[in-house]
Amino acid sequence: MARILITSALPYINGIKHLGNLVGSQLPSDAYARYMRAKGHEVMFICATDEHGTPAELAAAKAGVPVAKFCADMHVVQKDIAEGFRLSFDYFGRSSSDRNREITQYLAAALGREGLIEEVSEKQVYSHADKRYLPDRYIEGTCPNCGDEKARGDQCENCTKQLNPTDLINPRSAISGSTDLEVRETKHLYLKQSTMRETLDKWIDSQEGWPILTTSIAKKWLHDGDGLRDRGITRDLDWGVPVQFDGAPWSGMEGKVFYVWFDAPIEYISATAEWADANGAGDEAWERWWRVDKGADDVRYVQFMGKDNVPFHTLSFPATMMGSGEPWKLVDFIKSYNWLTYEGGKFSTSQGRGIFMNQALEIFPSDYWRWWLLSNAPESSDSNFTWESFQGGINKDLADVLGNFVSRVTKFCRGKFGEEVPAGGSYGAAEAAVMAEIAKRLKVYEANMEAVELRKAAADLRAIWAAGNEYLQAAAPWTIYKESPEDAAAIVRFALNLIRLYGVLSGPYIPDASKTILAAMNASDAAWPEDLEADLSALPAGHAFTTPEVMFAKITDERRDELEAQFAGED
Ligand code: B3M
Ligand code: ZN
Repeated sequence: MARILITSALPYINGIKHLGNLVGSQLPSDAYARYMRAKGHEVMFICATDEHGTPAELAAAKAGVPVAKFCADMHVVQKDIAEGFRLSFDYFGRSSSDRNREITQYLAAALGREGLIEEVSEKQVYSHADKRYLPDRYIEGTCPNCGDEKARGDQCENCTKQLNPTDLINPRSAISGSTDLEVRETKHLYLKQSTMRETLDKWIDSQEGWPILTTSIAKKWLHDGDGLRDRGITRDLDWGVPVQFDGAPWSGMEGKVFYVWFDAPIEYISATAEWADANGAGDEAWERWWRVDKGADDVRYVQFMGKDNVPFHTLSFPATMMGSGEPWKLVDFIKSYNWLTYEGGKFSTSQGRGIFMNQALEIFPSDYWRWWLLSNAPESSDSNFTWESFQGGINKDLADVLGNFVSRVTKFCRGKFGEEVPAGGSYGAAEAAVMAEIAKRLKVYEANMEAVELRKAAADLRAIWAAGNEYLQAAAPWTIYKESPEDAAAIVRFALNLIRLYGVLSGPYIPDASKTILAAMNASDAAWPEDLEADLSALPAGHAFTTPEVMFAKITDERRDELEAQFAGED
């Protein structure tokens, strides 16, 4: 039994996430965690809301509530939605927790001791009307390059030119529109991560089997130009972890907070500590996952994230961990995802284009979304959500293949033999052939799961379902029954055992259906198969079962058209 630490990138607090966000971190990490648990490993699966920074403050201001309350409320909203999607976090924490404040300040102190923190004086734009410093992208003005009037202080989206706020003509606050701005000198703390380039480079080179997407992004930032510049880890904001070092102030830093990307990944650790606290366990309970000197040396740590988050996880966060000079557990495998597009375009929060997590759950059961998203995960390239593809995936894979198999077998058995596994006959060549086929597929399924190739593994699972359907079609117990009820009984017995097996194997992808199937088969404690042959005789003659209701209602063409129109957005 191995010990596996799994973290999903932390959803930002400012609003409800769309399906593209879901499939890029939370959902695949959940399937992986469920698989590893089913295989009997000890799993710690962590996620949290990422709560600090300007976007949170602005979202709260827009909602007209204090930012702390806004975050507390939105955390509950996100937590409920996560439960709706059956995301099986061991703990869903908050980056604004006391634990994260404590551990962030602790790590900052360690970095300071190692000489990796320096003071830098920089120029920042202060808005008198907003009574705050404005981050670059909250300053708008006319682009000096193309004349577009909505250029931002970091970049002009129209001509893509990278800008500094002081480049803008007629700059104004993007928050209030005020032009009463002033450039002020302000002091910040920088993490001298450039001194760690070689260490990081070696570390990345020493990793085996990382996805190309992950390594290529890491390497690009490491070597191209200014990727590994020293980076400001403090901000002039109210909302965040106060800049202190293990409780001691740093002179000149009063009233400032750590940059959200400094404390957010630390929350992976802190959320594990929150989990320990919530369970009344001591520090050793979380330290055995995170401290190599306290038992984490045998942990395998796997992270999940969208590709835009890769630089922070391959460079900045490891720089924090290694730079601390302490034996923190480093990530072993970083799984990153491309984008999910919506009907060929971008998901857009502002234009209401695409599907958000709360809406999705109102329309269809979570298994539908989980199945389509995971079986189409943007693993090797971007994927495109279309209602047609969604309808096809659900109707074909779930309804026609898995659902149909379960319902035909259980209904036929109920009609001819009653609701218990029938006795009589024995397995023959046909059953042996299916077993061999499934054994082969199962190996590939498991290998893909181990390699975190969830889209491929979904195809393997589908093939395992299909093998049962084909067997049933060919064996045709409904025909055989007239001549030989005994032989029909053996077929049905085998098929019922296949259903039980499908219940187990489907758990990582469609946990609700898996539960329903296992409950119907009266086999809720069924474990992952170790010996397929024994497993396919696990339900003996006389074992009672119940016939489940329609498991996957099909999506009609009218319904599909309706949804297509409903989610098209405003344009
Ligand atoms: N909150 C993801 C995002 O909102 C960011 C991830 C943090 S992971 C430590 O883009
Ligand atoms: Zn421009």
